[in-house]
Amino acid sequence: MASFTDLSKINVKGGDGGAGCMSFRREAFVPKGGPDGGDGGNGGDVIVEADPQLSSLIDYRYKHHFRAERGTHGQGARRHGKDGADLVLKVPLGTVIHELDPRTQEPVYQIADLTQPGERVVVAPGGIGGRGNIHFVTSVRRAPAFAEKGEPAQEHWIELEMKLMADAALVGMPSVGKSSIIARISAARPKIADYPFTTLVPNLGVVRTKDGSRSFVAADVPGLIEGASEGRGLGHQFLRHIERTALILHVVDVTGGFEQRDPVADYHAINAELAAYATELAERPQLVVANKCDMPGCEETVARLRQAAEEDGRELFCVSAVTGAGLDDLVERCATMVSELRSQISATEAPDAFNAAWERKRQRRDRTITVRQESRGIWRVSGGAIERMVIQTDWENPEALAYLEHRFERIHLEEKLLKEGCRDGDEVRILGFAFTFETNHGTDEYAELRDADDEVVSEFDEEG
Ligand SMILES: Nc1nc2c(ncn2[C@@H]2O[C@H](COP(=O)(O)OP(=O)(O)OP(=O)(O)O)[C@@H](O)[C@H]2O)c(=O)[nH]1
Ligand SMILES: [Mg+2]
Repeated sequence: MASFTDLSKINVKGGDGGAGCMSFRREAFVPKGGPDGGDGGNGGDVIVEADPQLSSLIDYRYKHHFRAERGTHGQGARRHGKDGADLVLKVPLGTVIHELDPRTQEPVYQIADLTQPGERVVVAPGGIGGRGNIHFVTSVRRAPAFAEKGEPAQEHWIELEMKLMADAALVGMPSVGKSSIIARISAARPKIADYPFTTLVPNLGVVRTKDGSRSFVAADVPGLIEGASEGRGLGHQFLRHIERTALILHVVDVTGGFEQRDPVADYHAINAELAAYATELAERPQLVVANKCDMPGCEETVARLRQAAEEDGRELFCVSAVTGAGLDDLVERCATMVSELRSQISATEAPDAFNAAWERKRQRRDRTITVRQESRGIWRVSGGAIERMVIQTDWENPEALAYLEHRFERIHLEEKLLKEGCRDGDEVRILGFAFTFETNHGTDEYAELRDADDEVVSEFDEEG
């Protein structure tokens, strides 16, 4: 059997922005016309989309790098470059996306939890196209001989994790009859056998009430044993799936099974494992399902189990997966609880808030500028947005450099450097570029660009 692939780490990068064009109109008998360089196209975004047709993350098992298309460069005669196409990565419903720390590959931030069909999140925005030289005209500079390069796209490592989307999970020791129950109450046809760990991956089934009016999704989960929360048995990776089911159906074998275990001790052992894995799991609504009640001589055990369940404030249902006894009542009660729990969840869940929150956090981090002394007289400036500004500049072109200087002023880079102790004549490094720090700047010949440049300026926080 193919192993259960439900976790993938992938690298995503948007398309780079195309370069703006530096060009001047050419007309017969006019030696040099006005600037007419078009803008570069924007790069495409990498988007993750929930597709109800998919049931695994197998597509991301062998391929790990995903790039959206780049924007093409602007051209003369005000022709803008073409935007790059977005790259849409389809994932199953119930996929949770985390941003990973690029060094440790540990999850640092939850980007989204895709629970609705067609729900999307941009995981790597494309770069913005560079502006053509028409944008840099001012009253003093009628023929700007520079354009902006395209913005390099952002790149991230993300983790895709598929979590089961079941309303109720059947949990319990191996061989207690979890798969037998789901087979009896739904159309699922899992393997059933009298040896432990028959079920290796969860089975999902849609369960309907007898009158057909209500339904919910149930999953049976591979058997848990003592130590499951520490990785014993198969249970650990499946405990993760239970995290998102609203209701736990705790199945106990009242016969004690072949090993003649004490069913009440089993009940406590499983609850201890759930609590050890996550305290919320122990507090999750739980129904206790006493299975195999068709077997003779289990009345006393059922009575003790009922008492243990009631002490924990839980209802107990006596059932038999073989005869079907008690299962209709259990299904009715589950349907009622699931619909109550669903209405509570939908009230607290706001999928869009995930995206907006990540976007804000990412932008804030991107705009943050750090200044660090590398050695005496040498300063390192870093930060996503400022580094992109530098990459977007043609360092061979003095006009482009003057414009970069203007952008630095707008984000108060000089003040930040002075505050850290940088002095005239020191070297300031950004990525692989370096310049000499000088505080005396003359007139701001690009002041008139400010209006055009406002969107760039407002990207930066005024940090004290
Ligand atoms: N007498 C009786 N036997 C049952 C009942 N339910 C299940 N069994 C038997 O118990 C054994 C285990 O059943 P499964 O449904 O495979 O148990 P499970 O909990 O899914 O087991 P794992 O997948 O290994 O964790 C099988 O031999 C079933 O026929 C029941 O209500 N009464
Ligand atoms: Mg099973």
